[in-house]
Amino acid sequence: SEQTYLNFAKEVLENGEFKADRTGTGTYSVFGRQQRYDLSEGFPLLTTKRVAFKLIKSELLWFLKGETNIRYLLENNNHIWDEWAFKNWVNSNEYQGPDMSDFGRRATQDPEFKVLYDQQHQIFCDAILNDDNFAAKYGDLGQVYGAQWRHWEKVQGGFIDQIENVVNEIKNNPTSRRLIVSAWNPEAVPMQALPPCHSLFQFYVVDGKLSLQLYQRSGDIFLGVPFNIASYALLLHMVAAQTGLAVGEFIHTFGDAHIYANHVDQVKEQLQRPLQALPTLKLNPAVKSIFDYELEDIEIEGYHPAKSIKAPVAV
Ligand code: THF
Repeated sequence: SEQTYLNFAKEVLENGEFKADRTGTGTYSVFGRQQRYDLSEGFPLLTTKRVAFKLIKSELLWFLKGETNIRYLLENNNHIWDEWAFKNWVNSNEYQGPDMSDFGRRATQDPEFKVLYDQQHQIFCDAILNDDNFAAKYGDLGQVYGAQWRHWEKVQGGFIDQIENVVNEIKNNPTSRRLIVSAWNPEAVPMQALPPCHSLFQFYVVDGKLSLQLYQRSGDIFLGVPFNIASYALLLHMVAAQTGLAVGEFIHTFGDAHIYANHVDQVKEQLQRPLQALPTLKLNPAVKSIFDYELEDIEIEGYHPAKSIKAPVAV
């Protein structure tokens, strides 16, 4: 249940070691943790703050379509991946605007810079949406999730569709211990805007129930993890629906799990809030392939969260 997530956040606040990080923000961090969510108890979308399920849906459909260009996300008003593409543009020779180095940190610390950043970000998003060449050049995040899930490049040439394969294996060979999808491709890591945080997941079938365990190498507990939990719970529901199985557990295993130093107050506020009942997920039963889900086929019901809590995202 949601309490599992809250206990985890509390434990990291109390026991996390302060650790410098790539983004220069600083984190409280632990290494090696695991939480279990029984999906028959409800859909694990947090109620102690509003989590934008619309964004979780469009991000997951973006992965499942095998897309790696943020244009699809922007068309759906989803801006959670903008910073990583924006970085490509402002670091290029083509960029003529004001200096955007270290924009992530400066935008949260310097209000005058924030105005400039917001202007350039808007210009960037408009160009991604309206200019095909620009979108092809700067909207692509490289071989991120969509690419590894749907067209993993083979050494001998050709591609592997890991999602299609794993859905077929669950149907035909449910006792298999190899029901794995890997986003972690060491060869591709240097070609990715951000190497995959959710690196590998495995399915497990017993008693007509499907479970999924995710190994997440790095987790931003306040901003990213609530998205990750809901995203994999949604994927598990979709695969269960397509393989005729009931939903079992989502098991969330972490490498480096951390709370950014500039999220500590927000986490403390969230921990004070009372829990509400978890919502339920409704998938359109007429959809006959894991690849055919569209946004309107996925609905959340009975979601009554507390208000959202804003926090800066570390880039
Ligand atoms: N980088 C960092 N630092 N944290 C992450 O969680 C993260 N992700 C993805 C890639 N890099 C990451 C992107 N996922 C938000 C949520 C998920 C993200 C990125 C950002 C976010 O800002 N959420 C806010 C606002 C949402 C909104 O626009 O309404 C929130 O309040 O939830 C880990 O997968």
